[in-house]
Amino acid sequence: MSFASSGGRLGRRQFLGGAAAGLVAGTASGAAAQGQGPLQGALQVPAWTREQGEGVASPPYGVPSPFEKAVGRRPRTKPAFPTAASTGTPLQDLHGIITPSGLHYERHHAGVPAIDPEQHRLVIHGLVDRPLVLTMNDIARFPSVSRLWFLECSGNTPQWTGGSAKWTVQETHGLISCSEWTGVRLSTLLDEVGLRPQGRWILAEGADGAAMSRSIPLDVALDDALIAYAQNGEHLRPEQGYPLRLVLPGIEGNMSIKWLRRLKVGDQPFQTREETSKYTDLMPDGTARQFTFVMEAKSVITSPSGGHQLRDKGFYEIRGLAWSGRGRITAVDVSTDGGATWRRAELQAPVLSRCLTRFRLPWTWEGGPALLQSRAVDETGYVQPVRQQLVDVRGVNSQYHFNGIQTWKVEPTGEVSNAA
Ligand SMILES: Nc1nc2c(c(=O)[nH]1)N[C@H]1C(S)=C(S)[C@@H](COP(=O)(O)O)O[C@H]1N2
Ligand SMILES: [Mo]
Repeated sequence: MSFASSGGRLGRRQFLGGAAAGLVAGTASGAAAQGQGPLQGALQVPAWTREQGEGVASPPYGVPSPFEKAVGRRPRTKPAFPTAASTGTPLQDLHGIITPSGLHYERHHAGVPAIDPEQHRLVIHGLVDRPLVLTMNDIARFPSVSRLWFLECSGNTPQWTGGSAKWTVQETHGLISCSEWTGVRLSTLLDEVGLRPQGRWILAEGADGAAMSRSIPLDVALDDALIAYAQNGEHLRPEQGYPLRLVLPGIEGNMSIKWLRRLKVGDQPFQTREETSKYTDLMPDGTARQFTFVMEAKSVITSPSGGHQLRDKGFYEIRGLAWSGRGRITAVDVSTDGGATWRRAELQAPVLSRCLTRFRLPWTWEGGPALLQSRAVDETGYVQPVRQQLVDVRGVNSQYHFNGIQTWKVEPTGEVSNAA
């Protein structure tokens, strides 16, 4: 530890025993038991250093430390139907910008199908010159690209009418994750089949029991869309669409059809269930906005956040994530007084388009009440709004696309809760 004994960021307590307590307890012949100080205690050779560790390749596919068991995906509510469910990413437990594949949020409308890649086919037909049936081997032969992109469900942050004070950031914002996706650009496959001039919209259909289907306008399809077969360096996880999925950067997650089996080119939208009765935004005047694709700029403080307990006054690093479906994040401002004053956070490089951006800001908690907020700005100049600004335009009938500023309330006791 590099801090001077009393002036350090962690305060005096850690240097007199706080930090060493865990180690002393973990040592068979604890120094404390022998009446030594915490420094001597921490310098005792622990049990695990006195013996050989586990051998290599056990198990062949590595798993997290058993001490990290508490870190996991969880549903916010009990689903009405077990296979039509979602689980959130534990944002409060993660660092940097990449979501480990096993913690990528999940949203399935009819569960996770078990697809044999040997038997899986992608059909491309409709208004094309040369309809194609592709095997996974065929798809793997096309020129490939990798992209770091976030994926966010438009139902993330269901706080149009406020949320529960008990919600953690996993519950308010967990339906977002960020991966490196690898696959073939959709435009590469469209070149292969030869798009007819009347072709304007593309139906994408999944092979799951929901046969999830959405219509994609041509400009979105040609804007770097990926037919992905890999995620974070390995094949897609079954939950993420193994063996093949669409990934549309910056666009509501619902459009990124998993277990992709069919692309049909048409001259107009196909008006599937998911774009008529669902995934539309009901406005105050009773009309509904349809095809609201882009995920607008948004941010959230992940630490400290709902459910956390600050134990000591003094130094904290406020950490969080920001993103925009329209490009790069250019700034994140952080307030600790509910928006009265703002300070600019540091953005972790590289800051990538339509990717998560990690921000950090040093903060000294004096022990009083605080309201922690973050506000993202993207390269179009768009500034993340407060809830009232959203409600003024869109009312509170909507379920989707809530990107308002999040507030975490810190009590003088150090308890942190959702104040949205
Ligand atoms: N075939 C199919 N694709 C699908 C879905 C689905 O249920 N079936 N869910 C959609 C929704 S609503 C979202 S938010 C994303 C979730 O992707 P993920 O589970 O990989 O996070 O996939 C989309 N693609
Ligand atoms: Mo979603």
